[in-house]
Formats: sequence, structure tokens, C-alpha cells
Amino acid sequence: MININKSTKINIRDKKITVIGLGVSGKAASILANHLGAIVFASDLNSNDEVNLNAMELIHDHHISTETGLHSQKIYNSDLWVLSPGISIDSKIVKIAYKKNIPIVSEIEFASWYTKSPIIGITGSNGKTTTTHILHKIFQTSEIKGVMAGNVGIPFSECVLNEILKPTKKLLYLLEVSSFQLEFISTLRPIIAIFTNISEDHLDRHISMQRYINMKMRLIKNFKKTSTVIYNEDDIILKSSFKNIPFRKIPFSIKTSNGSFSIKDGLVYHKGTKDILIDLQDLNLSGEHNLYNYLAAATCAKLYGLKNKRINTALKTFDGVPHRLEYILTIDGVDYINDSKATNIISVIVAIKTYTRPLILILGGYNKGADFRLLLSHIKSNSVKTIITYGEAGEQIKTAIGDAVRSIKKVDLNSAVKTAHLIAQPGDIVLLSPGCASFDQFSNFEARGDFFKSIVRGLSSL
Ligand code: UMA
Ligand code: ADP
Repeated sequence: MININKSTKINIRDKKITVIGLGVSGKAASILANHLGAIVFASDLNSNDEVNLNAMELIHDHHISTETGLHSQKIYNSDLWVLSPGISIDSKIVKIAYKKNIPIVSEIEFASWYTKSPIIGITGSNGKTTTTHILHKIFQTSEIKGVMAGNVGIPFSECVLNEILKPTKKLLYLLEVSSFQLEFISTLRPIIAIFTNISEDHLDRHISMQRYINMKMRLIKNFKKTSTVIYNEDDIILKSSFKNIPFRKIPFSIKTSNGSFSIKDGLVYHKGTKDILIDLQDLNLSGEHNLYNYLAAATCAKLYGLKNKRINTALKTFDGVPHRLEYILTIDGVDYINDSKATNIISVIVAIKTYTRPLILILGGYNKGADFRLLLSHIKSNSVKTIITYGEAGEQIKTAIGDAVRSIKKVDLNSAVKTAHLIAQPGDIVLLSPGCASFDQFSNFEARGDFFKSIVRGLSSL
């Protein structure tokens, strides 16, 4: 068996490694382990098109053994398991592997063994991807090459293999980390950990809010005295979680001036100086929530020693990430906005708060355990005029909304968008901010957002 508690480069040559899951992380981890000389076996319970294509690629291009459509007993003949994030600590196969004393690590932990480049870890319930992209924009200088990895959609194993094949001292990993990926870390240690915020999410997997928070806190479990936490001080859970930690901590806030930057009269000032980082009017993304993302990234860049001018240029030219309050087009005076990545309640609330024009809000999909009654006060105090629900959670959401606002239930996203188009008046906004995961009708949130965009573009040509 392999000792997963060593923080040095672990030699896996000729070791038997089982990779569970053949999505993007499993595929990348298999290729990395194979490159490092391990005897890899990759297994996926399902046999959908993506899984089968990945399995074919592993077999044909890398001579890696795979199985799809089941987990056979072969998965337990192993010195180490590398787990994809989608597989929970509570799953049956994991419990059996534990009983057999097979060491288990998450894909990001595994990849981290084979790089010495510094890692900035970005976690939180919302804003991780946006903050990671802002950091990526900032950290492109002659001395530093920022590389995005992890939950942002690019497996860490893929990036680390690229580094092994083409080493460079300039690398700085901007690793977006989900709670799923933290379930099986042992030695992973970012030099800086950014916590954007914490609100209810993924309770279908983590069961309780406390378990979810504890999981997020694992990002700093291996911290040294020299490591730094950057956290949102306006978030009460984060504020109390970091009250007594023995590490350096730097807050960011739009309310206080305790952090590296403070906001006054629409200008962002560097702490204790008259130096202006940026005029808020020069930022392209709207919504208070995005201000937090900008501040989190700027605080990190400043700590890393970057000049205000570099940060300013990057912030000014950042245009956002698709599927996050993404403007698509205007048809007959109605704006259509794609916020498919809004998969929890808080992200829907920030979306509602971003707009002052009348909103037709589309909600629905697979509910991860959220209570949609939490939307009620925000629906009433903002400009939501109609809610259209759809998908597996459609009925449940409609019931939660009650008569707070006009609501219509549809079976799928296609009919929801067409209904929105029929009832929208010039000046309205049609907003897909579903508050649910996409898995009931789509393979992921990108597929859902792309589908929404294609229907909307189709409407414009009618
Ligand atoms: N599977 C098994 N056995 C099981 C359960 C699942 O074999 O018992 C298989 C499934 O059939 C599937 C594979 O495992 O084929 C699942 O892999 P995965 O869900 O881990 O998906 P990947 O394609 O590897 O993508 C993962 C992340 N997915 C999840 O966390 C669910 C991606 O985050 C991430 O971008 C990617 O790794 C690269 O690091 C997505 C996500 O939705 C975007 N994340 C959540 C979020 O942002 O809220 C946490
Ligand atoms: P994550 O990677 O954490 O899911 P994203 O940047 O992809 O975060 O954004 C996901 C959703 O949350 C989008 O709907 C977006 O508009 C919203 N959002 C982005 N930043 C924040 C924030 N700081 N607070 C609350 N919601 C946010």
C-alpha cells in the first residue's frame, strides 16, 4: 500500500492504482498515473457517451485498462485509489475500500504530489470560478504564469502532467476547489487559501450545513504559519470560522476598511493610503457580488506583490465568465440573460438583486436540497414579476413560491423559455437563474446554458 501522508513526491512506479470515475478528472488522473509508471485500472459505474469515449481514449492512446457500466471486484485489487469528485465519502464502494485498508485520495491531492509549484486555492459556495478567472487575468506577467485548474473545469492532473512534460519555474496554480474535492485530501497545501463566502449548498451530499462547512475548512488543514487565508469578512460564517486561527489572515469587505482595500465614494483605495486601485465605473461586471470577487482577487494579487497598475489593467479588462449572468441578446426590447451556473439559492438572490427592470425568472432542474421559501422575501422586495418553473423540482418550487408572485409550471426548459417569450413585455428581462443542478435534463450546467442560448437565438429569428 502507498503511504498517503508523506508530503514528498510519492513513487507510484509499478504500483496498482485504481481510478474511480471516467469523467474529466478520472481520465486526466489515469493518464498522469500511467505516465508516472503505475499500473492503472480506471472504472466507471456508468457507460454514457462521455464515459465510453474517455475509456476508448485511455485504452487506445495510453494502453490503460478500463471498465464501464459497473465497478467489478477488480477495483479492490489496488495499492491506491484516486477518486473523482463526484463520488461521495458515503458511497458503498468507498466504505468497502476503507475496510480493505486501501488508501484513497482525491484527484487534486494525487496531482499535487507531482508539482512543487505554488498553489493558490480558491473555495467558497459562490464566486469561485469568477474569482479564479480574475486571478488568471491578473497573474500573467513576465515572471508569473498563472494556470487555472480544478473545479473550474480543468483537472489538476492534466495541468501537472503538462508541467512535467514542459517544466517552468514561473507556474502559479490557481486551483478552484470544491467541497467534494476536499473529502479525500491528505497533504495538499496551498500557500494562500481564498474563501469567497459560505451558504447552503450540496446538502444532498454533505447532509448538514456543519459538515459542509467543515469540509470547506479542510482547505487549510495542512496550513503552516507562513500560509495565508484571504476571506470575506462580511460573511458571518467565515468571520466566525477564522476568528481564532493561528495563521496569517487578510479579510476583504465592502463594508469595513479592515482589508487591503476599502471602498469610498465609488473608488477602491489601497489600505492606509490615498492610492486608488480602481474606479468602480471602470469595472465591466455588475452586481455587488462581483465586487466581492474583484476584491478577493485584488487582495491576493497585492499579497503576492503585484503592482496596483497590473491589477488595475486586469480588472478593467475582465469580461466575466459564460453562464454567469451572461447577456445573450435583446428581442423586441426584452433582454435575455443566461445564469445557468446559479445552482443554489444565494446565487439566484444575487441575480435578482442585480437588475432593477421587471424580471421573468426561470427556476428549476434537480434540487440539491435547497429550501426555495428562502427566495420569498427577495422576490417581493425586488422586481420579479413572474416565475416560470420547470424540471424535476418544478412542482416543489412552485409550491414554495405560493402566491408571492405569478408562477407558471412547465415540463422542460424549452417550453419555459417559449412561455417567457410569449408573456414578456418590452423593458422586461428574461433570466435563467435556475437555483438547481442541471442533471435532471442536461449533462451539466454548460449544456443547460448552451441550450438556453440556442433557444433564445432561435426566437430572435422568428
Ligand atoms: N461514478 C462512478 N461511481 C460512482 C459514482 C460516480 O463511477 O459511484 C462516475 C460517474 O458515472 C461519472 C464519474 O464518476 O462518469 C463522475 O465524475 P465527476 O462527477 O467527478 O465528474 P468529472 O467529469 O470528473 O468533473 C469533476 C467535477 N464534477 C463534480 O464535482 C460533480 C467538475 O466540477 C470539475 O470541473 C472537474 O472534475 C475538474 O476538476 C463540476 C461541478 O459541478 C463543474 N462541481 C460542483 C460545483 O461546482 O458546484 C462541485
Ligand atoms: P462558483 O464557481 O463558486 O459556482 P461562479 O463564479 O461560477 O461561482 O458563479 C456561480 C453563480 O454564483 C453565478 O450565478 C454567479 O452569478 C453567482 N456568483 C458569482 N459570484 C458570487 C458571489 N461572490 N456571491 C454570490 N453569488 C455569486
